[in-house]
Amino acid sequence: MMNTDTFFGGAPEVNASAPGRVNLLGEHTDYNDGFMLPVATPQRTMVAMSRSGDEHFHFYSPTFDHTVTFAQDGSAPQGYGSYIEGCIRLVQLEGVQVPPLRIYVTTTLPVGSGLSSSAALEVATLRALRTLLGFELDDVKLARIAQRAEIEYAHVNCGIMDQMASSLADETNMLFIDARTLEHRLVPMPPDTELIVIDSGVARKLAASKYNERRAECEEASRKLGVPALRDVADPEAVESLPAPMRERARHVVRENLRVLEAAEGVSAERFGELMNASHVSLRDDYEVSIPELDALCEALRAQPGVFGARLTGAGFGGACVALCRAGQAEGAAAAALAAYNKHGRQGRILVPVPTEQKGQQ
Ligand code: NG1
Repeated sequence: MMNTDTFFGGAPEVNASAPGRVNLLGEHTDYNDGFMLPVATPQRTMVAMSRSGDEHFHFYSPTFDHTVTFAQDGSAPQGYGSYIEGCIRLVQLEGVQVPPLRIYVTTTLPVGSGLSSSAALEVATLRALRTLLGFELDDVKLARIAQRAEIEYAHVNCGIMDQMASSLADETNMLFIDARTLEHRLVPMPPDTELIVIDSGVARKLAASKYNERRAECEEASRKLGVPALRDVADPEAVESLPAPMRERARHVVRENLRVLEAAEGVSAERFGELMNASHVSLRDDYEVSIPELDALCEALRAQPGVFGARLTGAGFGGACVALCRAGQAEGAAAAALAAYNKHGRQGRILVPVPTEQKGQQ
């Protein structure tokens, strides 16, 4: 394992970082031009960067203990290097001269749990490039470039939520995002609450193919309804005339948008919890992206005193659940929910509140 001193032969020229995200409400709405309410995670990805002084790009990540080296006009192999290369190439397309670089990446984000470690890597890389090379790039444009890097270089056909959240959200407010206009504003969390996030321990194996299938079904639904995107359906009853499964997919998206709009106006913790529970039911029954483990984990969370509501977060098919909890009770509720969930031989783990033994790493 290489440290930064060995990798850079001294201190790096710049350091940057970016958080992951937990989406509290508004799932599978971003690619339907809709609304969402994520917050930033306490866990972050750190990118250290210097000019390499030779003809090659050199990336290193102790997480994978893996070095990626490629010539100035070459390309990185698939893996964490392709996200970084994507950011570099897209910045070049903006007209910025990028010299060969040495880049060292560390993260406290769990990879593959649905906290958007990829968006954090893209946003941290772009922040480091912006500081090192001194070009103008506002935080919304930065999120757009990060999303393009994910689509064109990591070949994940994602919406804009993760990159907007990583670029603009903070840990104590929710970030309301309109995926069509990219209008965004910070909205306070319901008073006297804190979050719990527990990873189900189930890797999101089917996520990519099912994700694309859902996107296609939503496009089909909006075509049939004669609207540019499901965001444009104001009356939830309008979807009921669609054939299955477009009806169910559209029902989820249209009602999920209404939940986000209500929550963004500022609601009590109790109401926010109800909206989260309704979101989970809709993702499970209408959007069909839950799995028994995520349902069981949400049940275990809801059974704890102080928990207002719980839902799966992210694309589904595995990954994590998020719960809203009365302030001061999250640690106890998370531990009790995890114990109940893991009783059946499952491998869940608490991500938020950050377990004490990991706090020093943040
Ligand atoms: P995650 O959970 O990070 O895979 C995915 C998409 C988002 C959004 C959510 C569902 C990626 C990288 N991101 O999130 O844009 O559509 O699903 O709300 O695929």
